[in-house]
Amino acid sequence: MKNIQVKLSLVFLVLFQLGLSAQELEVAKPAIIPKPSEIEWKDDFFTLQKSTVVCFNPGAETSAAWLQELLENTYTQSYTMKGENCTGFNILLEPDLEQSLGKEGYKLNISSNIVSIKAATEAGLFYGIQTLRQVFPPEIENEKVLNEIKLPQLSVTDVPKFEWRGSMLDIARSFFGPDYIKKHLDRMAFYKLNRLHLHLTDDQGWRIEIKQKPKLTELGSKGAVKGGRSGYLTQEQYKEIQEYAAARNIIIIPEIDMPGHIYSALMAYPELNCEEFSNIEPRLATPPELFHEYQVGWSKLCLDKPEVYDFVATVLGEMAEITKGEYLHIGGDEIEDERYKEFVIKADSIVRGLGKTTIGWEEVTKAAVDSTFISQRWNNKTKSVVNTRVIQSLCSSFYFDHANIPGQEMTNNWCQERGVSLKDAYTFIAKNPNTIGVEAPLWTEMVLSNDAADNRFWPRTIALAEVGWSANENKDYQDFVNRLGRHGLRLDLMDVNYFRSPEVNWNSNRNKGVFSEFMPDSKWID
Ligand code: TNX
Repeated sequence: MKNIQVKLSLVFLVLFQLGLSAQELEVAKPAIIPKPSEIEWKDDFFTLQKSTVVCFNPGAETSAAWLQELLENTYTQSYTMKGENCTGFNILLEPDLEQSLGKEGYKLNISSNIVSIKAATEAGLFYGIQTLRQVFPPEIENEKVLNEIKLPQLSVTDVPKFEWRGSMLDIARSFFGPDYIKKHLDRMAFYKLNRLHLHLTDDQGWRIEIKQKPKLTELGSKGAVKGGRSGYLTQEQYKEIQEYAAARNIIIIPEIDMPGHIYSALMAYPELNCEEFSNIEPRLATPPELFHEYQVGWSKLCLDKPEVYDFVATVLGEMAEITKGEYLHIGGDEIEDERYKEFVIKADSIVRGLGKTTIGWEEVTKAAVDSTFISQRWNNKTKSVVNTRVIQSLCSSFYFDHANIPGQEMTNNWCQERGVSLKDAYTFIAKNPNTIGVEAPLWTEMVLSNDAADNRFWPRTIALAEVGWSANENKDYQDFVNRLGRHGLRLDLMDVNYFRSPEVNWNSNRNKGVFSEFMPDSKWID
């Protein structure tokens, strides 16, 4: 009691000094990222009771369980129950809403005694819950909050701008295993990203088990870029990651980079190569050794050999078998070969024959690929002979192996000397009408630890998330930076080793959580 009195008198002292009365005390509204399409704040609260129900209708069981998991980190005892419009929390799957909300949109309403989330799909409900999570105190991210929780009353209607909101992790140059990948998936889901592209193979390492080609991992997975980790995912691990992702509305996009960037396969199966290795790269001895350097564009499958296509069909066949999502990425970047276009067309038809949609880096559009193809633009230099759907990964906006600020150690700068700032990522605008979304790659030649990966991904991936989700007219860099600063504490509690971008006023002091400032007469402000 004494403690409370001391605290209150301190608050009044501060108010006095600021020239405010208790009635005028204003509390910052929770910062929601990505910014919702429509949000209306009301001047009142919902108070979380000591005991509450989570009601759901048929089809919404999984979402009710997600919400219950969130509530477990508060003082409330929650019970799930079939039914509609209960006092407490309501999770409602309403397929008819697809016309207005699409497959991923949702409505979130917080009134005096009901918090309701409605959507046409479980994906939409999941996103409604992520928004609600951002309205709760940040402390719920790692501990049980015992202080009274009051949520601002509000009404949100939210629909994403793009269907493709992706992150890419290169686990070939330096290996990142299931634990880090799952952590990354959790964080992506929180910011409503829905595609994780895994760059599984490159010169330095082959990272996915292919049962019919065991040497790919027996030999090819042993290497890594100098200082990086080696290893590979078994098919079981890959499938488990995929389930984990699917539960969070994320599709895994596997990339087998071909016909270049392929040395780890060539050293395992030298018959896929045209020449003696020592002829193409003097540092490579015979029998071949692992490659730990940075150079790109020097290794390739021998496209004159028909057996190369057997290899491609075997590898893609197994990948199609273990992949739930609709996509297989065939790479296709940074290689010169007379038979390149022929290769791309054949690989595309193999993928389509397996019932999947092909994705490739932008160079593939030099070939007359099928109209279903998706190309990924990274330097915007390719003259395309076909119109395809496009994923925007422009290096000057989204190459997160580049420096956060000029001169940052262990970063690239070949695309843009100053690096890729938070603002560079945030201000990207897609001009191509065929754009289906955005994706930010993290190449890992110079990213050798989990902490370094966090530092390159975050917070730029949060900017990317807003580019992918929020309508252009709803975006404003300064407003984003203000909201981002208010996510500092939450990111700390989520254990994200984010780069402290100097332009952001990070609220990352545990004791300064916005909600601990709450007073009964408070008003929410922007
Ligand atoms: C280009 S862009 C690459 C990668 C490198 C990256 C380094 C593209 C499709 N390929 O192989 O890792 O630059 O920034």
